[in-house]
Amino acid sequence: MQLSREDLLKAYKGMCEIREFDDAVHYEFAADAMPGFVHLYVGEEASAMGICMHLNEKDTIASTHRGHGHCIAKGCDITDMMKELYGKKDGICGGKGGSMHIADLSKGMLGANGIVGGGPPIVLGAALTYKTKKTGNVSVGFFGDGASNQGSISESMNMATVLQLPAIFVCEDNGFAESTAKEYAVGGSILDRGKAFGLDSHEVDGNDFFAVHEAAKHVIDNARNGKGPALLHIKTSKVYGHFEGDAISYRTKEENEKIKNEEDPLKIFKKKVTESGLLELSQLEKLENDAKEQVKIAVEESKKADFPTEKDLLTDVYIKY
Ligand SMILES: Cc1ncc(C[n+]2csc(CCOP(=O)(O)OP(=O)(O)O)c2C)c(N)n1
Repeated sequence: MQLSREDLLKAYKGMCEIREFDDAVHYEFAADAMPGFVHLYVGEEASAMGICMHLNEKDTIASTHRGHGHCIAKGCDITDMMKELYGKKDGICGGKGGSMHIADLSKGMLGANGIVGGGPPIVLGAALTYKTKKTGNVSVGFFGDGASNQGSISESMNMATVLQLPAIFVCEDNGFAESTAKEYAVGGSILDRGKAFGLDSHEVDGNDFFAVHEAAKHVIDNARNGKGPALLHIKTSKVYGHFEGDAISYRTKEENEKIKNEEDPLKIFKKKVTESGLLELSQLEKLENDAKEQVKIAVEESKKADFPTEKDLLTDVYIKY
């Protein structure tokens, strides 16, 4: 599928914002300027953007513990997200969620999740609503290769097929669950697991935005049109460790360099669109600089912002309908 110039610029803008956001979190966290616990998405940007570009505001996603990229791709405000990571009152969840529980229902971002394999069951509920009310929406649940071994994933895939729900399952396979290699812990094939449960299942090169975008279009269009659920098994790599502070002792220096130099989805995108004459280098560099500036402002504003007060502890405890 040929993407318009506007779409190509949107894709690169989003990927740059995700990259800059998580690069900034990497440095802020190392400088002890940020509280909590963070998992970064650098290296996996093509997955979030390639998928979320097909979603509208009423479609929903459920994320993982590595969720900043999903949030940005789904349209969450970058400054409000950064404030959330700093635990500030004006953060996207009032500073009470932090990185691993960040959510913005107004954007269809149902939440990051500290429970590995926790997103897909939530997606089932959303997708059942869409089917029952015939809204034409879809819901996307992200999970990792480690999470693929959780019962919640198998149960969700099975139920999605049984109920023929507009649910898309996206396994972002970066080869490791914490320090455990997929080869050691995942039996058989993740793709075949999807097929076994009756899902339209595809393996996708997650370093190639165009491959993700095309596969996602196919399964999302089908789900919207009542053709049922699907699985995308996205092969990707993460640049940083499992969590910030991880010494990455389970990968060699050469492997780390290869990920940065040869598997970087932004570099691959940039090479493709400039060599084919689809976009000018200067257009891409402008987006890179804009994202840098935007994230710099987000960090500055977050540092200046107020923390929640003691009184705020007593709000948002119980949901009100
Ligand atoms: C139910 C549950 N079990 C274990 C953990 C601890 N844990 C946090 S992240 C993680 C690894 C997840 O790996 P994967 O699903 O491949 O995602 P990745 O971190 O590679 O993106 C584990 C085991 C958890 N948070 N929840």
